[in-house]
Amino acid sequence: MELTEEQQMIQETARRFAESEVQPIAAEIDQMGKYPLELIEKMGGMGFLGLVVPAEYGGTGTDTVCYSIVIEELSRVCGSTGLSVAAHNSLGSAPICIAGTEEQKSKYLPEISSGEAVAAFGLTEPQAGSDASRTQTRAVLKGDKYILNGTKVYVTNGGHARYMVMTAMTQPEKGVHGISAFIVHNDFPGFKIGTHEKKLGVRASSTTEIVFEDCEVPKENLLGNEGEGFKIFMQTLDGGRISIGAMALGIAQGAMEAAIAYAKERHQFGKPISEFQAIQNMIADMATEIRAARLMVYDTSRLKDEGKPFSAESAMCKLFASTMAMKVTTNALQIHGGYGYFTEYPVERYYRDAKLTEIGEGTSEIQRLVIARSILKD
Ligand code: COS
Repeated sequence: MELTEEQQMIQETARRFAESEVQPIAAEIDQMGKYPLELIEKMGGMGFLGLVVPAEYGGTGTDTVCYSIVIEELSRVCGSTGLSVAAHNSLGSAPICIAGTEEQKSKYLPEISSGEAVAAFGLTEPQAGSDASRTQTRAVLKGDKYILNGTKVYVTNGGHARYMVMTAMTQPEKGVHGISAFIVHNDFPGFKIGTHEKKLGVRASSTTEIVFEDCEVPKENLLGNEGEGFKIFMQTLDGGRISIGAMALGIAQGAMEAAIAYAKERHQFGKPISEFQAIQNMIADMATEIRAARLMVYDTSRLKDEGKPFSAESAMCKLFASTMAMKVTTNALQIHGGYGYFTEYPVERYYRDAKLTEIGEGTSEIQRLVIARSILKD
């Protein structure tokens, strides 16, 4: 798949930024578990935080291929940064682009696109993980405000988001059709940041609980109509899954490059280990599977841009790319031998970060469910 001139330009810009601004601090922010606020400001200036937003609302107005390329390039040097930017764009702003009124779009999207405000997405709850329809957070309309009670968990960007798009049950008797979506501000009365989670990987991203205790949300912050929340969130996840595929792709690319560099420099039995066929086979498989994942990620992005159905395809690209990333990072670590197990080399970080891509925005099992349902339906 040939990239257009614009896509190539964005690729070069994102790579330069990732190598000069992100790579030098990637190991340190991972070790400290520190969300890099200074990068957010810089990435706002680069347009990386408005990648899914039309230009009329302050976004870059670029296509999804460009968006995927940016996530890939950031993740190639730092999975945490790739994830934070992906969650901000395709989970935080996308639902407002999909279902927002003109007023909501004009009010929120410019601030979010410039990076002045970080955005997050709240779907998962302690009892509603893969079974996202079991939302227990309640929203009750009282006068001109909805009163929210409940807890969201695993909220990416949760510790820093000014705006969070989230779901709550407005009409429990209607089940999945009783779920509504809201835009909540972090300074609304009753909005609380709960536990900051400590994680295996993507440690420089922020993952928190968000607790709503009689949280007051103005009626006009309902996103879409009452009862449309689940659909809006599922549509949002269709897009988000492409970006997790792109993140997996970038992590795998970074890990392969690290393994190749190491294999050329490490001598055993009197020659570089890259000259041994056992190592060459691993590298050949990595390059092949990375290429296949890249084609899937870019092609699914293209389907989305052309307005064609892409729900099963985005599940496929996330499933394939994340499985590939786990395999590639495992073998990249293996090539490093004992050194790979220590934090001196970046490969153990790639290995830890890759695991998230098999879980976040729907586990591999859920992707298979989505794919199978699409293939087997009449
Ligand atoms: N786009 C638009 N609408 C969708 C949709 C999509 N991709 N997927 C489902 N819907 C609609 C369905 O059409 C259905 O509406 P109707 O009753 O009007 O036909 C409704 O939503 C319910 O769908 P379904 O019956 O398929 O819901 P299920 O509960 O069986 O399953 C899954 C939905 C499992 C696919 C969903 O819960 C899911 O994706 N779970 C994983 C959640 C996840 O990814 N969490 C990570 C959060 S990011 S931190």
